[in-house]
Amino acid sequence: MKIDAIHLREITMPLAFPFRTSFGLTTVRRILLVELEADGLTAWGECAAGEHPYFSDEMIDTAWIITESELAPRLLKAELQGGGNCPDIFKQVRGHRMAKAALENAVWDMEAQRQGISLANLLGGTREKIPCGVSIGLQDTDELLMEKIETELAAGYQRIKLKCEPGRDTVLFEKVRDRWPDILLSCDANSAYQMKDIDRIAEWDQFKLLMIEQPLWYDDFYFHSMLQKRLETAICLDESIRNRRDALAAIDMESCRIINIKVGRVGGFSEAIAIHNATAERGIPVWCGGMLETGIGRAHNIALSSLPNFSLPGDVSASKRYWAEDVIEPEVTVSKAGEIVVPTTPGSGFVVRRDRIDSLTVRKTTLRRS
Ligand code: OSB
Ligand code: MG
Repeated sequence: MKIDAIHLREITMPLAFPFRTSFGLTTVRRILLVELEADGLTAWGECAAGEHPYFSDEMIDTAWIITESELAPRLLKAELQGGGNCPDIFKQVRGHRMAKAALENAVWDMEAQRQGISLANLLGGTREKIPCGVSIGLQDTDELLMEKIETELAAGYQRIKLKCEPGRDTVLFEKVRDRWPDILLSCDANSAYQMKDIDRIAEWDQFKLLMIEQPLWYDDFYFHSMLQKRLETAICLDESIRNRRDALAAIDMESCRIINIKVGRVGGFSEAIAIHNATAERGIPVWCGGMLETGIGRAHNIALSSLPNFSLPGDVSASKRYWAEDVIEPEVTVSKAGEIVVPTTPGSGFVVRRDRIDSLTVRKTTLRRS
C-alpha cells in the first residue's frame, strides 16, 4: 500500500472536567490529529502529546513540526505492508515517539480496514471486553474527591487511581481506605517524589494499594529499584518506559512489578505489542494508560487493551468523563460491570465525525505523495 495524502489538524476541545496532576492543570486540550488517505480509504491517528512538555519532552507543537517536516514525507515515500513497517521508516528520526505513534497507529487502522478485520484482531487481541478503571485528578477539597470516587464506583469502574503529590497523599489514602476498605485502589505521582520521601512512601503499604505509579523521576530505573526493595506494594512504571528494552531493564532491575503501556509514549502499536509480549513472557502484568484522548485515540487504546496480558483494569474510560461531545460515533461507553466491549467490525469500529472535527479545527495542512 502507498499513502496518497496525509492531513494534519490541530483541534481544540475543552475538557468536561479540568484535570490536575502533580505536573499541572489541563482545562482545554489542543490535539494533533492525522488522517491518512490510501486506495480510497481513510484512517485517523491521534497524537498523545500534551499542550506543554510536562509529562514528556514532547508537546503538540514539536509533534506538529516533526510530523510535517520529517515523518509524513518519509511515510509518503514508503511502500507499506502495514503499521509494522513504520518503526523502520521513521528510525532515522530519534525520539518524538508520540508524533511517530499517531501516524503508525493510523497505518494499522488503515491495514485493518483493508483486510476487513477489527483493529483489535489485527493487533493480536483476544478479549471481547476490557476491564476499566478511572484516573481521578487532584481535587480542590477532600470532599470533592470522595464524591468523585463515589460517582465512579457507582458507574461500575473496577479500579480507582488517585493522583497524588507530597502533602496530598497519606491522609487522603487513609480517608479513602476508611470509607472503601476493599476496592482496587492505586495512586499516580507523575514523578513528584524524591529519595528523601522514601519513608513516607513505605508507610503506604498499610493501604494495600494495587500499585504506586511512577513515584520518582520520569527517566529513572535505578532509584525506583531501590524504592521497590523497601516496599511490599508494587511499583508501576509509566513515564520511564519508552520501549521494550526499557521494560526489560526495569524488570531485570526490579524497578517495578507492573507496567503501564501508553501507545503514544512508546512510539506506536509495534513497540506496544513488543512490550506486551516481553512482559507476558516474564509474568509482569500490564494495563493501558490514557492521555485524555478523544474518541480516536481512545478507540485505539481499546483495541490495544484487548491483548491477553492487559490483565489489570486500564485508564481507558467512557467518552463522557472527558468530553461534552466526542468526535466519534458511537461514543465510548462503559457497562455497569465496568467494561468496554471491544468492537469486532473492520478498523477501529468507530465512525469519525468529520463535521464535528471540522468545527473544532484551528489549523490544517495537507501533504501529498509526489
Ligand atoms: O500519568 O497516567 C498519567 C493524563 C495525562 C498525562 C498523564 C497521565 C494522565 C492520566 C489520565 O492519568 C488518564 C486518562 O484518563 O486518560
Ligand atoms: Mg501515569
